[in-house]
Amino acid sequence: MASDQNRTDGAVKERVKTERREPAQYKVVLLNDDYTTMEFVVGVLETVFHKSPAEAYRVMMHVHLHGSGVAGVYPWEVAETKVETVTAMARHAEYPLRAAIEEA
Ligand code: TYC
Repeated sequence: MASDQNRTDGAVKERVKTERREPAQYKVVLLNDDYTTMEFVVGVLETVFHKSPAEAYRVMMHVHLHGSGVAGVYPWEVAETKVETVTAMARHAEYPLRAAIEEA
């Protein structure tokens, strides 16, 4: 039983923390509006969220039909940066497209 690996030679082994929590994840959600073009939203999903053209089109249509949709799931700081990037691209192109963060 006392293999070399498990022998501690008298050293005290203590587990300080037993809880194992996954790093928190957040959804970046795109919101529908009447003015942003479908083409622009597909482009955002491809470039910012690394979706394939088919997946980008599918997510865009989901947002268009249902009001919102998940573009991706990330740790907090990455999610924040994605929202900032989407907002900057949309303002530059003069579209009202908005993105929000939700707990995953
Ligand atoms: N509803 C827009 C249109 O008909 C398309 C659109 C889709 C806009 C998704 C925003 O997040 C969005 N041109």
